Amino acid sequence: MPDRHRNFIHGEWRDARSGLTFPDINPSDTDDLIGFFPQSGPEDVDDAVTAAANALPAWRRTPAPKRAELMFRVGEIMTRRKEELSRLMTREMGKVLSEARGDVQEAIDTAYHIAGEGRRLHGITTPSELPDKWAMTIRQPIGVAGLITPWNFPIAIPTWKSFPALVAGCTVVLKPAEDTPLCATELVRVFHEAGFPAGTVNLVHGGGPDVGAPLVRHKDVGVVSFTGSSEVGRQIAESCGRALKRCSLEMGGKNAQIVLEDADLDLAIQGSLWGAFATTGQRCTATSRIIVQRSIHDRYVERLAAEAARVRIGYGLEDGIQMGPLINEGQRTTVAKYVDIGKAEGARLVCGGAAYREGRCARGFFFQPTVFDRVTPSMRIAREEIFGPVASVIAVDDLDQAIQVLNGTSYGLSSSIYTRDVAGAFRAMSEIECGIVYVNGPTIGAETHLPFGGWKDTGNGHREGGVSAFQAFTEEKTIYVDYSGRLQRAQIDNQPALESRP
Ligand code: UN1
Repeated sequence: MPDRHRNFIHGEWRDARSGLTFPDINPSDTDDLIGFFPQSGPEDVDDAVTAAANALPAWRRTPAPKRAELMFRVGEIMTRRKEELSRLMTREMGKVLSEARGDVQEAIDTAYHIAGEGRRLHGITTPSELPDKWAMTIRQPIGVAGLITPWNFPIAIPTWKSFPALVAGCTVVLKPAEDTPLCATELVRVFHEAGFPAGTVNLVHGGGPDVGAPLVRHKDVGVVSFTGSSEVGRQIAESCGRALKRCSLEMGGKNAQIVLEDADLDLAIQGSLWGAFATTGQRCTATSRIIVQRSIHDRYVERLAAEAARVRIGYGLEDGIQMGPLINEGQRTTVAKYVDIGKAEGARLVCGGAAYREGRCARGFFFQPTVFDRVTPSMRIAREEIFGPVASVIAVDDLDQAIQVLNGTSYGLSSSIYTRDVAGAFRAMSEIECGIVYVNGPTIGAETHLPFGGWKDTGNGHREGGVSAFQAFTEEKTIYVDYSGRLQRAQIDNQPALESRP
């Protein structure tokens, strides 16, 4: 009998008030029912936000280094449980085991980094223009943070949001993706074991309209952090905009890899394969366009197609498997639809392009690694996010044109250039309109202690990762301390500098 799981509110495991549940299935094998999770509604969101709001006064008064000590414990527990968490992630989400281990490691790295920041959380001190007066800034928690997270990094991304929020002194309500509720549940168990006080971390399962939207709108939620589609992000931004509520959005990408004729082509091919097909292309950072200099184009496409056709597809818990399934049938339909669009637009399908149903894979949502060639920048497959194992190759004459094509989409998350020319690499680093640029590395593989986020329609100016992560969850307070004992008026009691006095 599959397990029946619960929400986590005020330190207790609770069913949805409606009593309803939804199933969680293994995308590699739809006969494998993982469990049932509460199909919550606005009333459960209200309970969770109330618990978080009640826990807030004590938590924000807890010194940041003490809050951070609990986060160190989180890192230790996750290190201990890494293998078990990775395996359940592969079962629930489909990414191959080595990548699931990477996802959990990303969470561990985030835990230790953010825990360390608990002893920094720096503000600035700066001289006042007036004598006997100090000027400085501190960062303080905004309040209750509503976190809405996707299924593609089902442990890492919830940690990118919840760890800095908690160390900053916010309390959190997490609404994880419906496709990966077990990973979120296990993460919350880790918080619980680490000793986070009741109400500081709350978990509400369910859908976007039933749980996500009421969480965004709730008057006691002070900040929303969302990773997902640009379409939903826009709705969240509108709702938060009306309420003048902080929101941090991490949305789509149409990331490109530039390959110039002087590049190490073996390295570039490896980068294309890893960037386009790792996590079955279901990363915001996935390489979905490969912009290749015309002189090497034919050779490049031939090799890429040959290697792509060799990728071993299957259940990621089995040895030697390199690519797992798509997350659900809906995503597979979307990917297939884009293959049809590409063909109709006149692109040339050089490999893949269909569902993969060999043997036991017939029971999962598998899709072949797919490469399109003769893609032009105006085609939909070159502009719209597909979120699947589909790479579109675009031929260009030179670096200038490559950069122009790379910048020619509405998104701006990650990018990459392969070249041995230092000057060309620096030009690209300067002119690419993206939040992340890799030189001689693929578009995926961000490290947690550096800022992560995108320009243009990918985001709204916030960054996750690194110390930037705290900006989303804190307000800045400027403090002046005047110990002169007299009224000093800034700008008005304007003393000339010493040397210019008579
Ligand atoms: C995402 O795709 O949403 O850089 C996150 C990477 C990973 C994170 C991806 N470290 O590909």
